[in-house]
Amino acid sequence: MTDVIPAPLSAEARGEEVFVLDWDTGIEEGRGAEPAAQWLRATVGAATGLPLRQAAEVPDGANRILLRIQPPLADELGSPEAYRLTVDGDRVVIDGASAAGLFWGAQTFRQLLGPDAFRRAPVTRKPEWEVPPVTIRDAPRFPWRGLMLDVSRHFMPKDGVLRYLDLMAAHKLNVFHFHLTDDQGWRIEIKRHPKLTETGSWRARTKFGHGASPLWEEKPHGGYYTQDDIREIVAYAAERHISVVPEIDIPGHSQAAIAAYPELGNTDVIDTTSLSVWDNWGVSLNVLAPTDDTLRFYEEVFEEVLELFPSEFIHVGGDECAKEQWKESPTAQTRIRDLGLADEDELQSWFIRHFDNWLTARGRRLIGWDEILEGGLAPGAAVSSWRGYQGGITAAQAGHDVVMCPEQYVYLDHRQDGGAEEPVPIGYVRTLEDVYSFEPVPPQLTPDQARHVLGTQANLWTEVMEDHARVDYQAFPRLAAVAEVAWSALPAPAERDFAAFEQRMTTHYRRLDALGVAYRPPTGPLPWQ
Ligand code: TNX
Repeated sequence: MTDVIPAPLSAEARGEEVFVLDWDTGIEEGRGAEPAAQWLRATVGAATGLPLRQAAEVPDGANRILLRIQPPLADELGSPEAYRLTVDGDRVVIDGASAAGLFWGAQTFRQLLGPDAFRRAPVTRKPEWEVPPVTIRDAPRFPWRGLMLDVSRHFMPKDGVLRYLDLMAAHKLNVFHFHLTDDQGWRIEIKRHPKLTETGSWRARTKFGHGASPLWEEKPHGGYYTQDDIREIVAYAAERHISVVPEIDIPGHSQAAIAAYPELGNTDVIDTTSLSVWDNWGVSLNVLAPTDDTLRFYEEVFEEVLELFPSEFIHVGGDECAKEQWKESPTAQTRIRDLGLADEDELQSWFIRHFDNWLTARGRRLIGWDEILEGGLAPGAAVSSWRGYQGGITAAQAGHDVVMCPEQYVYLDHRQDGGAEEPVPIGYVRTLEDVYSFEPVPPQLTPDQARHVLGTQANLWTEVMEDHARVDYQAFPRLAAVAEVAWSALPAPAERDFAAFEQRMTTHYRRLDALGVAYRPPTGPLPWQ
């Protein structure tokens, strides 16, 4: 009965009288509810042009929006992020189990006001905004509802990142996995090792182009976030109840770092001083040398990272570490022998375990891509399961926490349709319906093991996304489906009503229009996309 996306737990019609938001409507906020009131004034206030004053300042008899924190709702609805929204003729009440729950309730309220409530300034002098009477009870299915954004392959300037945090919040997504380093670029300032950004944050030419044959563009590409930029991003996210999980990818996907500091590479195998930041896609063979000096260097990097990011989890990558150089490197082979390891997989595991211990000692938790299972999973580690479900299943069965993000469903760099006009050259097709049919908890897990599935996230790799219009195109509308999979209590895939979701999406496209999102239209790409 509502068009709210992601779908709430329940929505019941209530009474006859509609609530009318107008010039006199006041906001009354209980203790701890001030930020939600501020958010409503900044967004709904800007879109409607209405002042939304403190309730004490509005005329007697004016209607009002009541914002309250009601902790018992957490037990009642099963999550600290729960909220209840009731709309009557004379008042709207948003009760949140916590400040986060209240914020999600405020997001739902904005959706009920209609698509124009998503604009940044009023388009009409509309004096009255109607909201139909309703009771919505709502709580997320999973505590981890994420988006991973790769800012290494293509840098996204800070404003674009802040915009994505707003888009995440509008979809009740709460974990921003920030893929900050890779072969193709290092994007975070590290004071102790300035060349990481001086050298590592740009590349001389870049692969570009869409359709069947990507072109080389002889154009430098680059950029990075200063530590103050990062602080701003983290604070902006926190205001939206989003935690930022930084990823520093080790020991593979590290060519940008090696280009900046050649001693980090396998100097006994190749002349690493000749390396530059990688300008191709795919997986570079240039990986970190498994030496004590490399470990110290990255400890220094992580020290600065921990100061900037308060998140419980720190992502250390661990994916696609090419082992060729370690096989040839006398240093690596000596390490394997001295540590009594079986092979290069165990050497990678040794690397990851080192940082698992190091992070645990500092009160944080390590998370890595599912390759960190190879050669033995570090004791405290959590796993982002991307190569299908199996890594996640194995980890959850062994009692490790898991974020299920298999490429078969939630890789938003993959094309959205098989048609020739689809602008992205990546072969795999993941349609909106495919994404909507994703079930994060596989049937192999017992209920106890299933509790280790923290949730899911969309992964947005940006090899072929050189600007924010392209990122929008790949992200939307599929990110809305991921949000519904992560938040809503959907039935098993076979019973999911995709047609009903598409129907609700017709309203959601108008919200995205108002937000200025360059999504892929349901009829297929526009000629200029
Ligand atoms: C695999 S998923 C990668 C990324 C690529 C992506 C392209 C993962 C952990 N590694 O480095 O960008 O495929 O789809």
